Amino acid sequence: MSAYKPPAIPSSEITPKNLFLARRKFMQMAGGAAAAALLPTSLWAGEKLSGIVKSGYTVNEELTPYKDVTSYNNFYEFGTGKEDPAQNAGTLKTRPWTVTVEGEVNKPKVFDIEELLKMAPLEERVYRLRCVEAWSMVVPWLGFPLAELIKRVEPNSKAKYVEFVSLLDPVQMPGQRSMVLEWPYREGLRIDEAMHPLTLLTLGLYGELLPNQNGAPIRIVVPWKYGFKSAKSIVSIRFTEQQPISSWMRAGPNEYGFYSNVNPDVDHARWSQAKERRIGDFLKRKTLYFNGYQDEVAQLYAGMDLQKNF
Ligand SMILES: Nc1nc2c(c(=O)[nH]1)N[C@H]1C(S)=C(S)[C@@H](COP(=O)(O)O)O[C@H]1N2
Ligand SMILES: [Mo]
Repeated sequence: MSAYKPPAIPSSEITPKNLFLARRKFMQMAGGAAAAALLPTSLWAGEKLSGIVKSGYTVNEELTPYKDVTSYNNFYEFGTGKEDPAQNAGTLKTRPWTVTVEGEVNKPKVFDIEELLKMAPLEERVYRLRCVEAWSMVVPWLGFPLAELIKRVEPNSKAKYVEFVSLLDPVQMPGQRSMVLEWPYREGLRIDEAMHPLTLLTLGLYGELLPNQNGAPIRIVVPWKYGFKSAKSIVSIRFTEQQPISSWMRAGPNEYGFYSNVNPDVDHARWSQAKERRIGDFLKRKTLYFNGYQDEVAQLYAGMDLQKNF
């Protein structure tokens, strides 16, 4: 290990230790200069992160600690246990990485991850993440609206839905050697949901690039839907006329619908969705309609029967 002498900085600017160590590890792995060049922000502890804008789309709730956000995960490509992804996702190679954007668009394009990192100002948005398993977290994500990317490819009039496809590679992703889900992981949104300003193309959390277990190098976060809608490690975004069939719909059509809006009134086939446990809390709390984003998103579903379209 190289000797690192921390600069003299006011304590208010010191990054939490785990965050600092994670950054240092990244710098060592990627090679300092090269890594610094590809990042929009400075990575050294205590240096101000530049270029990250605080977003108004932020909930004012206590953050789930970094440790929990990065060690209690669902990422079945790396195992079905909550601690499996943190332990196993080291085999995921996140550089080089491209995202193919194709289908019903005028300008299909393969985007390099470096280009995506610079496409739009990175915003920090504190969102709730509500898993269908009735636990939740509050995470400071870094990203920009997916709409920014969508505008660049110009969807045509047949583009009614958007499908997200995660990486398929059983060598890097040992969980894909068992058929717990149909691989690659697939999810979908209606195009107006995908264009909604809350839908975040996400590249980081807690001021750093996404840890592998959280879906590096790029994922989406759709805060008013159950966590499984927020596909990780995306390699392809496809615009379609037909509603895509997600991996979870294939696994259990009566348990996982296309819409998957957080809805305390619609139980999962095997358990209630009325309450949730915030990671770190002992007592459960009431689950909010659309995970608390009702004012922003309810109009997307005006006139729809959300018991039927669950
Ligand atoms: N590719 C892929 N994306 C995925 C999953 C997965 O297994 N594979 N799990 C989903 C589920 S069920 C949840 S709750 C969230 C968890 O995100 P987090 O680990 O960053 O909290 O990721 C979602 N995205
Ligand atoms: Mo989930």
